[in-house]
Amino acid sequence: MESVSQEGQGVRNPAIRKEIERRRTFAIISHPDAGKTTLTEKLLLYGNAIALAGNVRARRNSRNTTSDWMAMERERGITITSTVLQFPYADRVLNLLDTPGHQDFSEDTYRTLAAVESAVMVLDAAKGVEPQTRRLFEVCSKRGIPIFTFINKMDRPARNPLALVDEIEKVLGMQAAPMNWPLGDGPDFHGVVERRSREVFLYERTIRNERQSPERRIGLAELRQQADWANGRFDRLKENLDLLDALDMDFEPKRVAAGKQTPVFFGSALNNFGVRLFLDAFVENAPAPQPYASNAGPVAPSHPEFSGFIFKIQANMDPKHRDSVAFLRIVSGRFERGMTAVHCQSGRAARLQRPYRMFANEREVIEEAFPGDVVGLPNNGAYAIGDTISSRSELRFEPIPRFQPEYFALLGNQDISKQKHFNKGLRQLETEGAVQVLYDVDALRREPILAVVGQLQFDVVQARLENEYGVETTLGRFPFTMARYLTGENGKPPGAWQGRILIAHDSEERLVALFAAESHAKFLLQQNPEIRLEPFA
Ligand SMILES: Nc1nc2c(ncn2[C@@H]2O[C@H](COP(=O)(O)OP(=O)(O)OP(=O)(O)O)[C@@H](O)[C@H]2O)c(=O)[nH]1
Ligand SMILES: [Mg+2]
Repeated sequence: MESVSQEGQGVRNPAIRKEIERRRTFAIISHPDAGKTTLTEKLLLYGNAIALAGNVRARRNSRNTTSDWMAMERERGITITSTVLQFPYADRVLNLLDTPGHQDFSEDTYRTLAAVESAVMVLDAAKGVEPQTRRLFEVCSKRGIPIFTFINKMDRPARNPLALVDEIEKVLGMQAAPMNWPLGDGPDFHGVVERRSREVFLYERTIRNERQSPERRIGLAELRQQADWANGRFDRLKENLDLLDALDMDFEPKRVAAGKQTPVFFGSALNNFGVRLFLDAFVENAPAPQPYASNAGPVAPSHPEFSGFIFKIQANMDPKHRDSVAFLRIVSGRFERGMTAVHCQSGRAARLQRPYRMFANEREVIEEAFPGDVVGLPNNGAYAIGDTISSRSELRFEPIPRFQPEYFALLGNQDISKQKHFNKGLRQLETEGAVQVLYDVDALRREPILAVVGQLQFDVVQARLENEYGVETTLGRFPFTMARYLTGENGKPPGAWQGRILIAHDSEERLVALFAAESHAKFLLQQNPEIRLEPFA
């Protein structure tokens, strides 16, 4: 049996151990606009994964970023869907996942966080810890994953660094360990001092920031000689550095691993400054692949049998390949092209013939992959988010939770001759988890009702149906704000609720009730004591 031959390789084979240990799988998270995609692009630049860095908002003759590849992302300059990028750096293999900051897309971000070992939290130096950062932090904290903090946009007027560090501690309840300390901010930004070595890294503006910046270092004593640092300014800096030492804010890898401390780095992603310092410390200290919870207990990366789970599905990434890709996070075992495993949810064999290494919307067929890696699998509709693929058919990784939708709208197809495309597109978007789709049980025409967590998701559905499937649609908003599964009753319950409640079914024919207010749900229950309402997710 295949699993027997793998056993010898898995646990004992030092080459595989080494592959596992050199992997770093992480997500970049923050409030919208803090600079996640910009930092991602610069990490790629410093990882030599791209030769020239692009901009989130590309002007004429300039390039777009690698990770915001979707048309709507480029038009609006925001990230809508998470992106996977794999590249080597300093004998390590990084699996980087750039995530959307906007709350309306947070379900996508949460799914991504289910597939990583650590997170890079980006803060805007002028804004500090913003609400969405806090929410995402809580998810990381629940999963116990370590967080590395990059305080970005130091080239712009920033808040006092001590206040920023203090805010991390107060708001997030996690000790901050500044790894470097900024020299000024905004037009007066000069660079950073690395705390451990007391070396000064000088900031130099570069043209267009497309290439790695030259790095000029001097000793702390040399800084004192510079005109800008006369008149007591240097002494104040020195005092601050001594204060940090006295406050016992030193980096302790064990506390970081336990999620009790976050190393803090200052820089400017746009200007390529502080990126290499960050990356070097990150690859050194971020955790290698860890065990994942399953119905059979935690599955360690060194477990000899192959296993992984699907955390994301995305279609039409590449105009040349208009197909759907399922993103598999490998948890254990060596993945080999052409191997056979089981798609555990269906019990069917999964022949893994064309595994891809993903680099945003680009792909390349690979021969092998290891725990920590994210592999793209061509998806003809067999895979769903949360599915387990393993050589053990009974294995199930923990399900990825869904969010409760709060906005509902009727989606109309403008052109009946495109009905097939319309249906196909919508089915795909539902599989991706970009939207949930319901149908009014009483409607004469089978028009889909979209259910979403955030309103921007409506825009994404309409834009993607138009761009990717050539279908123009109309949207009619409903006043409903909550959905509940309706159980304990066969068929629609009777009652005179005069349009205040809508009864629909989902794609699996389960009944769902939509309400505009909590009181309407109570009313329905009073009128029909035999029915039950259950969370819709
Ligand atoms: N001045 C300055 N601007 C920056 C810096 N980093 C990013 N920006 C700008 O901030 C804006 C937002 O950057 P993004 O990288 O798209 O931010 P994001 O966190 O990915 O945003 P979402 O994915 O939409 O949540 C862009 O206009 C960037 O050019 C920086 O270091 N300095
Ligand atoms: Mg972004």
